[in-house]
Amino acid sequence: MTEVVISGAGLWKPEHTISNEELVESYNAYATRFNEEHAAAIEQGAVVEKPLSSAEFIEKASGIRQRYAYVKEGILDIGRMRPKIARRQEDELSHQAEIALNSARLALDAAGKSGDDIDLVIVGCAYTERSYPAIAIEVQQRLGITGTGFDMLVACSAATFALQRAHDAITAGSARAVLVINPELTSPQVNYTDRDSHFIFGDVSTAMVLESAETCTSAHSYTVLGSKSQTVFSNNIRSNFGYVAYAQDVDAYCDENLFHQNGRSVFKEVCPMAAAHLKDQIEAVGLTVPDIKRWWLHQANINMNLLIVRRLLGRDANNEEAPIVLDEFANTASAGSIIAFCLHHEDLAAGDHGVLCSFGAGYSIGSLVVRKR
Ligand code: CO8
Repeated sequence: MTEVVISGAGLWKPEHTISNEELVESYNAYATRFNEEHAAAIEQGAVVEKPLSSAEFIEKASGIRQRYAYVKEGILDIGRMRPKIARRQEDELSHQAEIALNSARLALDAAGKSGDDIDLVIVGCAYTERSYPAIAIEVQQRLGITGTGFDMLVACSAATFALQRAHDAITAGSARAVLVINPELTSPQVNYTDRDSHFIFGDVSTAMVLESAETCTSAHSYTVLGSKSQTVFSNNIRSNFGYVAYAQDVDAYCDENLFHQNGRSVFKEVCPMAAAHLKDQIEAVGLTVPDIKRWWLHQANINMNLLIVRRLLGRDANNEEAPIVLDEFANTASAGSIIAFCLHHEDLAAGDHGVLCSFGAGYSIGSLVVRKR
């Protein structure tokens, strides 16, 4: 069977950051004003009082200290509470294609490849800013890539699921090399007026090049030993906004159409599922858990990552074994494990094994076991 390798990875981050303190100051000012304006209705029990947020809670409960924002303007404005993203004309590059291209070019450079070498572009992310034409096809055209491009949405597992599709396309012979891109523009779906979720997400874009080992010239490449994707339906994480909203006669941007979750239930249900998935997948490729030198895990919550690795190793992992990047980036949906890989892979020695793993809405869990060449 064709040996498939990850030969390049790219990470692009926006120039704007928002600290927990800035976010909480804005949310608390919004909540205080809301409570004052609705004091009578709150008193009567007709409206629920908005509780205050706390930067200390956010860091302790999640490990997040700050997040990147593609557009910061508007997010902290208590009269708006969402980013103010300029609408682009149809003949202009779309926002998501722009950030996708930023990371794609870095991944292509790292792999030593150009558009001529790529046969398939997959954009895998939690949301696309329009239904069609696919963001992947727009990126494909800008990079001069012939062949195919498509978008796939699997929330937090869109990147690992897309990498598995890329691997399968190369082994099947339908593509020589594949560009997988994760332009995670999450901020437009965050409900910045919701105390429980206003702190969770950040914007970023990541990309990877996969190709046959025969064509690989990269200084840092990783053989994909195996990959697995798994889904189990759950209502605990939902985002209901979609094209049918126009026909539903409800506010398309009401709270339940934005991201919301039962975070505690997600934590309890997903951690054991992810640990079991990882153990099975590592053993399926003939390895054991102690053989894994690096865990590039999904970055939703530091306590989840600590718990999952503790279940697997029977002890705590250090930051070299299971790097944490969510303190700087927050939850970036499917890009989290790819960011961890981008920032922490070059130091591995030939023969070292690592695992990329995502887990989140769906539920969905995806993993790839790799070996440094
Ligand atoms: N400030 C202060 N206090 C707070 C805050 C806050 N911001 N939020 C909650 N509290 C309070 C609660 O009210 C509660 O108080 P009490 O004990 O009096 O009831 C107390 O703190 C504890 O609350 P929780 O039990 O909710 O807190 P947790 O310790 O469970 O932490 C977390 C909350 C951080 C959300 C945690 O449960 C978690 O991270 N869970 C995992 C969630 C997860 O991984 N979800 C995946 C989401 S992403 C995904 O799958 C795909 C999404 C695609 C992208 C979306 C882009 C928009």
